[in-house]
Amino acid sequence: MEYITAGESHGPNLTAIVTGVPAGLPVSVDHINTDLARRQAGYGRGGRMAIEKDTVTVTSGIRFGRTIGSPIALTVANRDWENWTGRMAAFGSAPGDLVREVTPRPGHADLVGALRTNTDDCRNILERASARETAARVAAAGIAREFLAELGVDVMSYVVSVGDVAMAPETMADAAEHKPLDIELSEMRCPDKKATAAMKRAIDKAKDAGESLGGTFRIVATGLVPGLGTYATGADRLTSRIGAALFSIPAIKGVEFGLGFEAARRPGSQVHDPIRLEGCDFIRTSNNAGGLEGGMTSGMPLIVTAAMKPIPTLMQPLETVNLDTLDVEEASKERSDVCAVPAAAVVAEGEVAFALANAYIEAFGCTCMADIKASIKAYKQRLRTM
Ligand code: EPS
Repeated sequence: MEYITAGESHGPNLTAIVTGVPAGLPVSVDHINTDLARRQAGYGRGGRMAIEKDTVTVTSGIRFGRTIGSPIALTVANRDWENWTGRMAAFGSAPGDLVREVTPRPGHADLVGALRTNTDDCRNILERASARETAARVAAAGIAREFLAELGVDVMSYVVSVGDVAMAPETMADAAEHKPLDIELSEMRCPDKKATAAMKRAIDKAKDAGESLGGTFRIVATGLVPGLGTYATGADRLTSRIGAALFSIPAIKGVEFGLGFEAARRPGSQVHDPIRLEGCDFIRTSNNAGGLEGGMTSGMPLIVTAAMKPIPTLMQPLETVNLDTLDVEEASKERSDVCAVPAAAVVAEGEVAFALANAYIEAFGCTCMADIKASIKAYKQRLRTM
C-alpha cells in the first residue's frame, strides 16, 4: 500500500493517491475527517488553522463505502487558496505587485531548495515544503488505519514533552495504558493534565518572545500479531521501515524505539524483556524493546518516540542573507505556528499505520480483505499450536 501526495500550501487543494489497497475494506469518510480535525488541533497552532477546516473528498477507488481494489484518490481543499489565486496561479504571468521570497528562513527548506532548483523565489520551495502537505498524508493514512482497524490493530499517539516541559517519566508498559479520551481531551494531546497546563504556559511564553517550540511524542500500536517485518534483509526490518516513515515527516529529528537511547545506558539484564508463556501466547514481562525484536513485531505493543525540532519561522527572526542584494537581513516571517507537536503526532500515527499495513500485506496478501483475514486466522492458529 503506497501513497503519493501533490499540492502546494496555498494552491487550490492537496491531493493524495493511495495504491495497493485490498478490495472489500470498509472506509468511513467520517473517520478520515476526524483524523484531519485531530491534525488541525493543538494549543499553539497559528492563524492558518483558523482559516482551514480540512475535510476529504474521495473521487475514486471506493464504492458504497468499500474499497474496490483500484487506486484511491483523495483531495483536501485549501480554503486559503482564494487569497492566493493570483500569486499561486498555475498559468499566465506573475502579478506586477508580486513580492518574491528572498530572505530564506534558517532551518526551513527555503535556501537550499532555491539553490537546488535554480529559482529566485523561495516561495516555489516553501509552498511544497510547508507542513500543510501533511494534511494530505493524514487523509491517505486514513485508508491504512481503516485496514488495520479491520484487523484489530489500533495506532494512537500522545505528546510527551514540549520545549523543556515533560510529562512524568513512565515505563514502556505504562505507555500502552493511557486512556484515549485523556489524550483527545487535552489541548496538547498529553494524558497528563498538569503537564498539559505547563506545556500551554511554555507556549504562551514562547509566543510572547517571538519563539517557537519543538517537543517529543509517542506512538503506540496495539493488537499486532508477532512476526511482522523481517530479520533477514536490512531495509525490510520493521525498525528501518518505521524509522524511515517517521523521518519522512518534516521537522522530525530523532526516533527511539521502546527505551531508545536509555537502553544504551543500561546493562543487558535491565533492557531485554523476559519471555513467558501465558496460555498459548508468548508474552514479555516488560516491553523495553517497544514491541520490536530482530526487526519484527514481538506481539507486545509497538512504542516509538519521535522528536520534533521547533518550527523555523520565528516572529523574532534570525539573521539571513537577502538573495537579491546579498545583504544581511532578518529572515522572512510567514504566518506560522508556535508549536505543532500535537499535529506532528497525528501525522506520525498515519506514517506508522502505513508501515504496519504494509507489513501485514506482505505477510498475509494484498488482494481482498476476506483472503487476508483468512490468512491471519490460519497464522494465529498455527502460533497457538506450536
Ligand atoms: C500548516 C500550514 C502552514 C503552517 C504550518 C503547517 O500554513 P502556511 O503554509 O500558510 O504557513 O501553518 O507549516 C509550517 C509551520 C511550516 O513551517 O511549514 C498545516 O496545515 O499544518
